[in-house]
Amino acid sequence: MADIFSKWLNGLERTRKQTFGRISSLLGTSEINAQTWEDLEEILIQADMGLETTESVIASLRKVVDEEGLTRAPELQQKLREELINRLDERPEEILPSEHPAVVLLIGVNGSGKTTTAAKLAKRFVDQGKKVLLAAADTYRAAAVDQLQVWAERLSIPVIAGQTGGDPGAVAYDAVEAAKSRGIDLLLIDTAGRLHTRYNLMEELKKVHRVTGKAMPGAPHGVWLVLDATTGQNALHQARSFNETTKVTGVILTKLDSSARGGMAFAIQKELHVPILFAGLGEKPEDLQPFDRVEFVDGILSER
Ligand SMILES: Nc1nc2c(ncn2[C@@H]2O[C@H](COP(=O)(O)OP(=O)(O)O)[C@@H](O)[C@H]2O)c(=O)[nH]1
Ligand SMILES: [Mg+2]
Repeated sequence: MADIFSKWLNGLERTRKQTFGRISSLLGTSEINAQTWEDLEEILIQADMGLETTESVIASLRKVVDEEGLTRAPELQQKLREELINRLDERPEEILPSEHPAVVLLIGVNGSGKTTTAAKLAKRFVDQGKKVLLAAADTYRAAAVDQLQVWAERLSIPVIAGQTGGDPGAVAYDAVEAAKSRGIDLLLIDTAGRLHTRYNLMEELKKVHRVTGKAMPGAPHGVWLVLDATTGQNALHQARSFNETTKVTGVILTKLDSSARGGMAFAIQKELHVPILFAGLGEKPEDLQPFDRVEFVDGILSER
């Protein structure tokens, strides 16, 4: 669909113009030589792909070029496109866990976009005919609960919220119970992103995770890590520590539209080995799009 394609193209403009776009001029005409490899490597690193991922991409490309006896840079560009697409998991056909209710925790640091993403996801699935319930388990900041409630009201989606300063575990427990008794298809639990210390935050998350499983064995069925694409390699460190705390099952990359660092997607993928489920390409609800690895790679490499 033309409008979806332009959404990706527009959303990825910064990453394309500031980094990856330079690849097409590099590989537009010349023969492949030592300088080509050096320049390509430099661009990929500047694109926030990370040293390790960049080196591994370059190594596989060198192998392909060698094996197929390629000499022209435009041929290398085609191989790069394939390599980048293959490095990203294909989004699963069915994004939602099959359980009823499907219980999904949204985790990530403060400001990464969890609360707005919860609302956007809720809207998307309601529009698809699902019964959705939101839970505000970020009880530390009154504003966080208010923010989710405002969104929920605007979208006419029910929300379970506790008292400010209350127990996030209790909110999660009540929300799962409510989801079961109300015949909810999807329960999205918004969690805190900042506590006094990172240790506290991680312990709190473990607790919410555990309590959710007490209310419904097997829950949560999804743990979706929300990462701000403007933070580049920092997101990689976040991904690591969250994944050690609660096994992440999917990633949501927000603010790609404000970022020149879209290359971080490849580093995140390499680190976590789970699919990127959604991409934030703007602030509007419809700007949260199911991740599409081909649209993504073409969006960052396109010459337009
Ligand atoms: N441009 C842009 N802004 C976003 C996107 N996703 C979230 N935001 C903004 O990021 C800010 C923080 O979001 P919020 O949901 O409150 O983050 P939280 O602290 O993780 O709950 C808000 O101003 C959002 O509008 C996106 O994909 N693109
Ligand atoms: Mg929030």
